[in-house]
Amino acid sequence: MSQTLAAKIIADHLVDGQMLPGKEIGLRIDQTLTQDATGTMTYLQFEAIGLDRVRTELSVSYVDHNMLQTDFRNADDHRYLQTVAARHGIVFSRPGNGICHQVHLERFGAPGKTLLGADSHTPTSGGLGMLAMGAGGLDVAVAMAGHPYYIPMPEIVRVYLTGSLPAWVSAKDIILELLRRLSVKGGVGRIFEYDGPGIAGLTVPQRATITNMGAELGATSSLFPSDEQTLRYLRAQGREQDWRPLAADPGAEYSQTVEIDLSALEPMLATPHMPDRVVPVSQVAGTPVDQVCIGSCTNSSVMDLETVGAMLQGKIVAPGVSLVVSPGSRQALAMISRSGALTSLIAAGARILDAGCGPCIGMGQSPASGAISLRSFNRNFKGRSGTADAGVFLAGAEVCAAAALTGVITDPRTLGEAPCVAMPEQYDIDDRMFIPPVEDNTSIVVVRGPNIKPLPTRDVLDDTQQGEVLLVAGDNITTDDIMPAGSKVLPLRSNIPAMSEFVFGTIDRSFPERALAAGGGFVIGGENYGQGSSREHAALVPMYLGVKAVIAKSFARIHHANLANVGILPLTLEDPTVASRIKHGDLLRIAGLRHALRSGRSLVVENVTGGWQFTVNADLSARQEEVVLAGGMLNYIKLQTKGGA
Ligand code: MIC
Ligand code: SF4
Repeated sequence: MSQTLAAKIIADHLVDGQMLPGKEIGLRIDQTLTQDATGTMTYLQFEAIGLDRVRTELSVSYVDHNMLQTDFRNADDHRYLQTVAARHGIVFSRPGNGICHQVHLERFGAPGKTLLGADSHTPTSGGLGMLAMGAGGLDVAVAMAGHPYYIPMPEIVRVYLTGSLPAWVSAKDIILELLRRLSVKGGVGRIFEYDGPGIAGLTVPQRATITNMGAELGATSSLFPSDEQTLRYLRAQGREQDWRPLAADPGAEYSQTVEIDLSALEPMLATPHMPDRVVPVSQVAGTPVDQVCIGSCTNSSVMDLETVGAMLQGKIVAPGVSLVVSPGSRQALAMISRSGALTSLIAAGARILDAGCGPCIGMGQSPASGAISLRSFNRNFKGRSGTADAGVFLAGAEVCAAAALTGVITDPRTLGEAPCVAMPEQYDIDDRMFIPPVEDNTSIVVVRGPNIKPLPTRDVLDDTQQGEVLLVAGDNITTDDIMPAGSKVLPLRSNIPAMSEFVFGTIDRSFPERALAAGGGFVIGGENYGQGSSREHAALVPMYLGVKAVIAKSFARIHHANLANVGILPLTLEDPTVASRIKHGDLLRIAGLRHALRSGRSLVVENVTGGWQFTVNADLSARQEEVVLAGGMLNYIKLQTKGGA
């Protein structure tokens, strides 16, 4: 039977289940990655599993998010990460080496392999024909221990590209066009497989911009075939041996086909505060801009930075604009330094940050009050920049550089001829900022600073769950809404009690205090609850505060799994219209939990205050039901190891 490319990689790695859309499958994971913001928790969980060494082909620990080091805490975390990596056979990528996704694409991603990363933009490596997925840290810890990674078998969507990109139109515009058409929930439960005559002209760095931002569609993954372009890139990275040709079979069947004519695209941008609020740049041209940020795992490759360097050469940034550039990797920074593009950027007035996530995760460079910030990034959720009333627009590097020069949103097509930047035929290869695992790891001592607090856990779930409604939230609640990031909160990622003071900070500051006083309770959400980042802290911290269940109209995939992994019931309303009848403070009760879950029945929730009932579904696999009933994945694994359940 003709197979899609995604189905081939899945079939190659299938260890459990059947490949029927929506049914749970277990996949063998070849490679894992973590970053420092999710990594400390992931490795604490890996340590709790109790293995000496990771059981993957390759596991890499990156440091790219918490780089401000305003006090000892981030630095302590880096030391913990470095020592725990050495102790357990993990490659350590030192701070300064770059953003996990960019660096992984450059140095490790390989066609046909599976990659699981504790970060939602892990599908970036799908640009190389790899099945790369984001997950919560606990799922990554479990995969490092050699266990399969479980997901519902996704539907596979074909994105058929024809034509070629006109001048000044970039890869970012392709994914923005998809977001415009399909929205931030258009990819839930799906893999996007790119295909068609239009892909031949797209280099791997351009493809990676597209697969990276498939995360904003809510997709499980996005991938390109492995073809001549893939070979060119791997060869230029000195990794030709990792190449193998891979593509879908002719006549493979997809659940849907989306066609995009590249020749008909124009420069686009996403307006505040969602990545799917996409309009043509020409529609908002002339809007004054206060800040321009170029970088992030979406648009910080050598090609992006060379393009910006060429556009800025001999010019100066507009007086009202602060331009910040954060290179994606040490390789990219070294190469633009050698080519002279870095000098052009500095001379034009750009402020250069170290190779890392930086402003993308609100680690510095917060815009002024009410400011407009145009960024080559992938997320523009309200408040994520660190300034609650700033308006963040998202666009490709060309559109960003154009605004940096003119001071207003500018269609780059009005600037004359586009710079012609080719992908390097040879990248600078210098892997000395990776620390490889050592053979004899027994004497390595893992160093834990005072900010690393023990993992919170939950007891086996009671058969009756009762509590008050602590919060009623709307549609598309992001994990940034649930557990904000930024320079105040990120240093606390290994200290759940301290972090808990910030839960739902952008929606309702009184949440943590009320949750503790009430002894926990329920959260009510709308559609696509928990979209955005993979951060399991958005589940762990509510669990610490006693949240028993989140009842929503629908969930984002990674967050749904994270909730179950920490022992919070993710429950979907059978009739979404009842959401409006559930009020803040209502007392809810669910009885007979075990029996209902195990017999595959819907759960009945009694609204004790209102005197009425409604039905919810757990939408969990049999394995996940046991995980949640056990009070979370760590308890479940321990119970399994003891042979009980
Ligand atoms: C993000 O872009 O939101 C992050 C920060 O990279 C997160 C991970 C995290 O919260 O640590 C992600 O995308 O998963
Ligand atoms: Fe880092 Fe931003 Fe990419 Fe997340 S989206 S990994 S914060 S650069």
